[in-house]
Amino acid sequence: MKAYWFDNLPGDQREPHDSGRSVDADYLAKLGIKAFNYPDIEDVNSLASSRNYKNRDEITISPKTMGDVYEEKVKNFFHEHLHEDEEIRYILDGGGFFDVRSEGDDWVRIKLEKNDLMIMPAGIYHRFTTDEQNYTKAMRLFKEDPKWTPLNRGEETEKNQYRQEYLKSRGG
Ligand code: KMT
Ligand code: NI
Repeated sequence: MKAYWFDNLPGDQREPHDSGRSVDADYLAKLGIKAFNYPDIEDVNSLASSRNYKNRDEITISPKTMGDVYEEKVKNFFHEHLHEDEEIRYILDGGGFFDVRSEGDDWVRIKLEKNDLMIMPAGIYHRFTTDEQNYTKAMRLFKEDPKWTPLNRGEETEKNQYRQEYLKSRGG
């Protein structure tokens, strides 16, 4: 895992967009984000059971597995959204970028590679993209039934209860 300020320059979303200014784990923690590197799946299993995560699935995001809809999927994942639950992702192979909004509403880019696990709190605005390898194999962890509802940023999400609670918990 590596985190840095997104450069906001034009170019394909899958390019690194690294401004050269890094972001440390303390700052990520302030945003409510935790990241781990777990080469041993048993560590993932323990984390899942300690947080009451009962279900999981695997997704492979690549032109090979998705065919013609790959480019469209990649664009969709990149729409800024939030969830009403925390989001846990574990990278099984390949890599990708999660961009998360900072306190000042700038983008922090988090580069995830194989064996990286990230926990994002409910209510944080974020987006995802594959990188230039065009290959992300990830495990998605769910507490109950596999559900993944992205709420795209807009007037509604600003008022959303989970958004409000997120802001409160961050002291803002
Ligand atoms: C999300 O919430 O944007 C995703 O789950 C992206 C796909 S999983 C790497
Ligand atoms: Ni999401």
